[in-house]
Amino acid sequence: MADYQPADSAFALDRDCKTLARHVLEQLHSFGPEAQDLSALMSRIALAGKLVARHLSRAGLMESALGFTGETNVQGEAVKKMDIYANDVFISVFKQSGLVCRLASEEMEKPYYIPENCPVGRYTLLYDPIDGSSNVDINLNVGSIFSIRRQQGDDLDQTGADLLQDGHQQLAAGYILYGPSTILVYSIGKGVHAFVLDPSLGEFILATENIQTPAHGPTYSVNEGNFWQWEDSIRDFTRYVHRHDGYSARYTGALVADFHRILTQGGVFLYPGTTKKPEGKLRLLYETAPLAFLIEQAGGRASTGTEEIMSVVPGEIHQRTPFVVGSKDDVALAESFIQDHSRRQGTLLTNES
Ligand code: AHM
Ligand code: MG
Repeated sequence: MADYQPADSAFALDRDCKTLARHVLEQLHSFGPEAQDLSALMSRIALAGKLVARHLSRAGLMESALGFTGETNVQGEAVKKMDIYANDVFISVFKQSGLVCRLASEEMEKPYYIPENCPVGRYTLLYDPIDGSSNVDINLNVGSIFSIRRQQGDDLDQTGADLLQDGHQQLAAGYILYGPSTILVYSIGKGVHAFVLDPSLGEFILATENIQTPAHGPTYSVNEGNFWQWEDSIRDFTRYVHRHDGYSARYTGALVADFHRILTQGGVFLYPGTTKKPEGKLRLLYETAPLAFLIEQAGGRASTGTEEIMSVVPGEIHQRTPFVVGSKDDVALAESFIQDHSRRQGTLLTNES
């Protein structure tokens, strides 16, 4: 009997089988223990994304899915029911996984331990369960951001002190964007890849491999409602883009959605310090560092304005940082305003003393 030859349709079939778990193994060219771990971690994150996407898609029809809980989180922000649901989803999917000993998120003051995993699970998941939660009640885009680090030491006092290291310690990072379709974008340090949730299969299927951010793009994305709370440098930067052809403003109120536009089409997103929040609003460990990891993998840059985001060492788990991210030329342009301003201030102070 002749050897079996797959039909022409096998190409399409093969594409439909490019799931996240398989993609991780292909990227690492290995079935070794670390490759298996990363593959299993990504499968669990995908499950969390599917659960959150399902909840969001029916939220308007369910009791107690929308609105506030009445509590405030560790950062003093009003907590939404969806924030808590999604936070608990990520905890649940890692129970009995033997992978993740510890999770740290925007919604929890201290890291959360899953003790049964700890003898073998040496990974920590850092995450923002619902990013852009002000969009939830009006059915607009939101996202989840995640980052994976290897736990160092036993963290006996359970403070997560070993997490206070720079972004280069991340093994993997990504986000799930809940939009017209649900998209999962991830990197394990080998390019940035996007998967679309096929609802008929219930699987994330590879859609775009090796996303590259153009060196320059047309979008600037910043909350100009904060104009009078910014330093002069940021005001000057926005005046510059107003006066030059070719820039359009886009701002959704959900970092993941704004970042996805910039990652794929180029441009720059900024959340600078304000008079009320000198370090800006966004948190390093589970918002800006994971997105910095992705944009660098795509050929772009992420900066505080004066320092690479990936080099920032936090002093505490929920530390905030100013954020300028996107195409390398556009980030450099924004930085030039910030750095000129700092230099001028330095010169003024020297002359005054
Ligand atoms: P959240 O994670 O609590 O939703 O806060 C982060 C969000 C980002 O998604 C978004 O870029 C930013 O806050 C919007 O803030 P502002 O309304 O101040 O522009
Ligand atoms: Mg957020």
